[in-house]
Amino acid sequence: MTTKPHKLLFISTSVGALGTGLGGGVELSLRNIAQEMLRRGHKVQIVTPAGATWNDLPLVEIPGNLQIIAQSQERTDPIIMPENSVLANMWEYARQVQTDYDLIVNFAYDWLPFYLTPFFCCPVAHLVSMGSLSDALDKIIVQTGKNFPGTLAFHTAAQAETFPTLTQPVFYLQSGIDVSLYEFCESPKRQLAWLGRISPEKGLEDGVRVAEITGIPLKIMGKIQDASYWQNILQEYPNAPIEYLGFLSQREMQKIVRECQALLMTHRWVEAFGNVAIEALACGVPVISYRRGGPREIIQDGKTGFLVEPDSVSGLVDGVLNLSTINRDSCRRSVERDFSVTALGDRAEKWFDSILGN
Ligand code: HBI
Repeated sequence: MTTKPHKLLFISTSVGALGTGLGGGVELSLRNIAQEMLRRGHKVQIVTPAGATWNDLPLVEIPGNLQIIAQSQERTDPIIMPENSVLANMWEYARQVQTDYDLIVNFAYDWLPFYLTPFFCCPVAHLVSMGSLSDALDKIIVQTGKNFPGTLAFHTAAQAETFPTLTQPVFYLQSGIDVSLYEFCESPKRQLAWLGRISPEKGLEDGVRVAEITGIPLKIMGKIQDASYWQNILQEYPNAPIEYLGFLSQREMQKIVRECQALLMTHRWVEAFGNVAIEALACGVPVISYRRGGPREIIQDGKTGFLVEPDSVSGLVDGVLNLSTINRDSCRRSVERDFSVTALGDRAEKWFDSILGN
């Protein structure tokens, strides 16, 4: 650890209790940064919507109604706050305890935490978890970055570029995982993997089409966030060799993924990072992804997978047919080098230290 211990209050995403999978990649980011800060001797308290399943980290569970997921709304939609909003309740809690902390870190992609920043006497840092989605949010994010320089962090430059008028400095945290939790597999079965929230912006139908065209079974894992979208895929591709395995724990998920020839990433939107990519690579599994957003800064084209023309299913199929040229060892080594929890912890600690001036 480089500095005196900090007292950190992490405020979770507002769309699901931690561990339910509704929070998507930000759950893993929050967990790994918290664990790494604790390991380095900092104090961490995590505020989450009630119903969290984690039992190995210090949690404060707050009741209330979840936010609508931002990616299901239109750019020009007004900011919506439900009655008895869990987001408002979490930030009321933060207001009450703020004098016990050196820094509050916001993980929610919502208007309120950014708007409240100047109302707090404790500094507030924001990990922006997605690319630009809403005019109202863009404005408050850019304004917060301007009024509080250095308090915004993104996962990647590709994600930050979707907010055109950002003022510097901004931090790029990328992401990181505990590589020891992912077991390397040298010789996979004849199957492909698809991981993530089952929601239109993730483009699962393209992965299903790859399975149909190549005849290689596709193992699908993740939370069904949009049930009608999932039903449409099943009706549209009744004969595709696919199997839905549910939302698995990190341990169960990597047992399946490690035995796959590749992970397909078929996202329609600018994926801020793509935690699923480093989870697969850690098992030695190459990633075949659209050249869009975060995966562009994770995958080394031709070395740890393939970066494909966005929305080109035939490009994905070509990647599958060229997998024999990828060395699965180099996939794992790329995560050990760039995306370990230690590397993430170094980036997060540097960000916190820069805000706290030490
Ligand atoms: N939507 N309104 C809202 N707030 C969030 O915190 C949020 C979200 N959608 C998705 C999301 N967080 C997480 O899945 C991120 O990891 C992307």
